[in-house]
Amino acid sequence: MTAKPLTSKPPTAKSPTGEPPRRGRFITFEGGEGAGKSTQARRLAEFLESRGIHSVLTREPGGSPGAEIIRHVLLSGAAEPFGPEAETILFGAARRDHLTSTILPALARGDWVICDRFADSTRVYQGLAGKVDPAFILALEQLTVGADRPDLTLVLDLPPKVGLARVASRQQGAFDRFEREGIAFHTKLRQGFKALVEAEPERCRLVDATRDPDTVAADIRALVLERFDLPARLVAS
Ligand code: Z5A
Repeated sequence: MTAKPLTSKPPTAKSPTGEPPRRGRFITFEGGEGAGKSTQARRLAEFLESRGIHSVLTREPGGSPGAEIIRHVLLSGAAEPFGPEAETILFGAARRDHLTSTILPALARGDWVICDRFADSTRVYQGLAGKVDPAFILALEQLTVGADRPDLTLVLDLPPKVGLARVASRQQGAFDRFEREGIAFHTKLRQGFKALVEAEPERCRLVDATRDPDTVAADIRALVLERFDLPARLVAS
């Protein structure tokens, strides 16, 4: 599908991986368990498609064949015995493969990329809540992501108990490596994501995820409109 011309100027930063400058937009969803990231990422991608903006919907860990293998290793808990630094490196390795195989080629084509979790999850899950040294996390992020950061990050916020209850009511099988963590861990995650929005207000927006899915989706469309200066006719529902 061909993207309609947009009014905003494309970013010009050259990727350290040698990829051409990106022409598409890179939007990430972040937040705790059950916040509605997958639901809202899918809805935004469908909405953009319906307005003629081709988008690639993807996720982390995963999003490329190699990174999906690492996802299985991480979420099964198989890497946990090697310690939090080793898990962090695996998240970084998966991200690098995802970026070079999926995200950067899509952006170079002019597609928009909508990604369910990205590097902020490593900062918050492994860094703040997992106690890996922030300097280690940032050095790894520099190596694996560099300048290829999201243009907009939507942080879906809700009390951990509400999110975990949503996940529990959906769950068919066993909880994964991170869902098994206690409420104190999930409370730290919420604080970490809020702190991220305060620290990077240009890139990040906080979204109240306690509301019904339609209201949250409308809010997100408005934020995308504002951030990228899209013509209102494109975003009106
Ligand atoms: N992780 C990490 O530690 N470090 C990293 O760098 C990265 C990830 C990238 C990936 O798990 C795990 O990896 C994750 C962090 C860690 N921790 N865990 N577990 P995942 O990809 O399997 O799951 P997730 O990212 O945590 O997403 P989730 O638990 O599936 O939740 P969600 O995507 O935010 O929510 P959802 O699937 O859209 O909705 C959950 C349920 O709530 C579902 O039944 C919906 O129908 C319902 N829902 C959604 N929105 C609403 C509203 N507004 N009201 C009511 N009900 C709703």
